[in-house]
Amino acid sequence: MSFPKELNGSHSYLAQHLTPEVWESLQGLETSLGFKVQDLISTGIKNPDSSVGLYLPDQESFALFAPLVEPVIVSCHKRPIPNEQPFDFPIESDLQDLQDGRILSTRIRVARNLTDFPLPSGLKAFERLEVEALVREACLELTGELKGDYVSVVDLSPEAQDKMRAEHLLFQEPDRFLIDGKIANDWPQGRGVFSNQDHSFMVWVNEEDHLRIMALVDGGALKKAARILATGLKALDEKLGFMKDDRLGYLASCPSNLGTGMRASVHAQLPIMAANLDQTKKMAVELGLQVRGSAGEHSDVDQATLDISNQHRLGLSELEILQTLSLGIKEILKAEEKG
Ligand code: ADP
Ligand code: CIR
Repeated sequence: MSFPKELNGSHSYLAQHLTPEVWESLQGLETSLGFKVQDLISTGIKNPDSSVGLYLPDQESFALFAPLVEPVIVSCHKRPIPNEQPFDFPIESDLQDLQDGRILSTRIRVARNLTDFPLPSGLKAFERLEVEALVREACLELTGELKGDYVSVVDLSPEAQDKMRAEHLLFQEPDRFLIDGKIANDWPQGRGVFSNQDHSFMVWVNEEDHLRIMALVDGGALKKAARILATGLKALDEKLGFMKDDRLGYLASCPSNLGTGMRASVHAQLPIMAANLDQTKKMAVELGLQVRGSAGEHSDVDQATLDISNQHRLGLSELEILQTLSLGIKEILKAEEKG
């Protein structure tokens, strides 16, 4: 195959690192499951406005296509790949809650994938259903405050889906990046959500990763969110086992989600920071944070509600991420007060 011309003019990390030499070096390579470099890059080829531009279809792709994948990982995380990804996520921590009336809610999610399957862009329909069944069974065995129910998206009416989305309990319909990367194949089959009674613990199944495991709590209850997530994560890891690498940490579809796979965010109502969004985004980056819109990735800011989360997931531990969020949010609240 000839070098993909579609990337001319694209600013994605894919376009930046897929030089003709790298392209040439990857020709003829195929993972044991039959994935080629074309399978990784279809999303970025069809969407030149991608920020990243590739999804990994299986575990082997990380090493086999390393001349492309590793520079993309470094660009995503803006730091070298560590020799060893650190982990530190105790159930009881000395994290402080973020006590401020302007913080509406706190969410911490991690991306996880099962070891014995291809990643979502490489799943066949029957494998996706197997992943759903395994995750559903493991979640339904959870006890105590994590005990809950599982619902498949195919069993939810469009109205019920909309309501759950508005309450941040369900992932969005697939976007063109997921569709062109084949992650959305057979949508909505094999997708679903496990939730405990008060929705403080949830598992999203077969969206961008096999599992997105999360805690969602009111206000700035960071310590509680961390405790709930660490407890659920430990229980599910023991039951399911997750794809992991010494250097890259937990493996995920998108290179931006490697390492801890963690995005810890608050929704904060900050009219002044929202009115000066470009400046706020710059300040956030300096604090190791990122600003998203009120409905998540690629969404707009609604009613001055900012989604502020950690920027880095690789090369630092979970606790370090949560401490960075905590310190950074305090600075952003101070800036809001100063006006
Ligand atoms: P992800 O966090 O999984 O990378 P998104 O950015 O699309 O993906 O966010 C998923 C959903 O979680 C969206 O509905 C978003 O508004 C919601 N969300 C994120 N942070 C919070 C928060 N602190 N409180 C409530 N909902 C949140
Ligand atoms: C892109 O490359 O723009 C999309 N695949 C989104 C990248 C951000 N990562 C993500 O949502 N996990």
